[in-house]
Amino acid sequence: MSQTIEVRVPDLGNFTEVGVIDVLVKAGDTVAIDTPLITLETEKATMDVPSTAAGVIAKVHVQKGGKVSAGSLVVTLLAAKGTATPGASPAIAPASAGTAAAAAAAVAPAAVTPRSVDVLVPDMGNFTEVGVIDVLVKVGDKVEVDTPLATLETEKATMDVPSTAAGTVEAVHVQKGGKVSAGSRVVTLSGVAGPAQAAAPSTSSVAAPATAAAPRAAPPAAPPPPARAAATLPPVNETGFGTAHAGPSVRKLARELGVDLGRVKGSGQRGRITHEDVKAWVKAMLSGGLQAAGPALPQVPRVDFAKFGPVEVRPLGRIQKISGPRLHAAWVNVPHVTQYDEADITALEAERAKLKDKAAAAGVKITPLAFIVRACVLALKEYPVFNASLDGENMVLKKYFHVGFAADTPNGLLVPVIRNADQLDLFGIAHALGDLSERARKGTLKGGEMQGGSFTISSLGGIGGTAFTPIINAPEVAILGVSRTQVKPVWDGQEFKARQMLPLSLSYDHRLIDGAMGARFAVYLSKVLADPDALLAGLP
Ligand code: CAO
Repeated sequence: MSQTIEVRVPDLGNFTEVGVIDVLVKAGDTVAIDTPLITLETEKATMDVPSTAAGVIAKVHVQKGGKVSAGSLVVTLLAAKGTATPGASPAIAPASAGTAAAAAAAVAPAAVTPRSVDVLVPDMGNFTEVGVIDVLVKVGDKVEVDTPLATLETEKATMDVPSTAAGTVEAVHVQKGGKVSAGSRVVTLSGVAGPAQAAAPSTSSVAAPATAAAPRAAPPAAPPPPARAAATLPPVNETGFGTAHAGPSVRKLARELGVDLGRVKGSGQRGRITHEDVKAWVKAMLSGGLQAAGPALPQVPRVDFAKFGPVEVRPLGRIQKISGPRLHAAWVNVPHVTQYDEADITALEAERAKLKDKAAAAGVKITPLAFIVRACVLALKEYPVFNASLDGENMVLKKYFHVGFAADTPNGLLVPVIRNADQLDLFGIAHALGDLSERARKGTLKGGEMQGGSFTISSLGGIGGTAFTPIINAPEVAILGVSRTQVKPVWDGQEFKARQMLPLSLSYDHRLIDGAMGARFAVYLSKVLADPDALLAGLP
């Protein structure tokens, strides 16, 4: 028959009512000796409570967010025969005296010298030559009792060494990447008012037993409770706050700032999250840079395509590198709706043909796009919300009509802007289209010529296609996609007639524009394009 084993919280030194930040097992789980069961966090350290026996968890007695003290019941488990820790009582597994407490980065006594105090690394149980993964103060810093001075990391836990006195850092004796053992000097403080907290009674620089360590009545019954090794943590962004790889002071900072550590990417060794990482994350969030803060979206899996056949890897071009994130931002931030319509441009095409020689004499080429730009300006005047932007809880209505157009260039997609398109006649627009697209292709556009657009047109009419979904050039709120004109039979009430139909694909931001408005804009635009007189206005 299986033996019932109770696993309890080991001696935590001076700590009581310690927070449970994670429960790592559930009833029915099979655990081995040393399998971490729960994670505790004191002000000074984060540590796991390991199982003292192998078996199957019958019941978990603690919950995340709860508090425990030494001796609190963690789990009851049905031990596999003969697997209980040697020396463990059948009913109550002995707490490993002073071990979790050692990980709790006990407050080391300081050796007092006249007017200055050395703060030493406290007793760390069985650990020696522990890595310094962060030095949190520099010479000249003012510190209080308990200000974290350095972060240490054993294989099992990350812990801060707190100051034992208030004063000014006169010298820092440790460096990032170095190793320390109990008794190593961390800093020398000057201007210390009185004897340091729990100061050693002599000027000896050797640390006396750590004040927060358990009074060791008996030698530990088992090796120090292994905190979960940082190296075995899952990648940072897949973890929650409790399991994020970060020291106590970083956790404290994160909690104060309301940062979910599970979303912060650590830049330290093995992905450890530093103070700077937390601050950088907050800055990125404040400036709206979700991407800098780490992707909140599920990731597309990376595939080693070479496993399936020959491949060639080419770096992205400069323009792709710039436009890609902007397109992505627009796609994920703006709820797009695309309204499709067709404009009968038979009359427009007839007028365009008539204008051909006149346009050539004026040194311009008139394509359907010039008419479309003019028509869009009229539609924008009729429906100003399409010429607006969202700004928090406000809508910014632009009184200017700067129309951008997507230009396909050898280097990638560019969007030059025709400024004050409402003030140009058809030839003026045709000239702007020709000039800007030629310079876009040559790569000689100035930065300012691609800024300030209030509405964009993407014309694929010269290439083909029947419809597509253009991505809004945010923070604009609408974009018109144009596909290739097709001659179609259209019923006029009495007979089918061959008409030249221009496909329109209008994407709009549904936060600002509702479906009815989207359809009205498209219908209006079609009407203007079908009756081109207004578009010819101003021509000689
Ligand atoms: N239907 C039928 N023919 C059309 C047409 C349409 N809707 N639009 C243009 N055409 C014709 C033009 O009349 C021209 O014909 P001719 O050579 O016989 O005179 C031909 O197609 C080529 O036109 P164009 O592309 O040189 O000129 P444009 O004014 O239509 O467009 C520009 C200019 C810069 C917008 C275009 O060259 C371009 O780069 N388009 C691609 C835009 C793009 O990439 N959009 C996708 C962005 S999202 O990835």
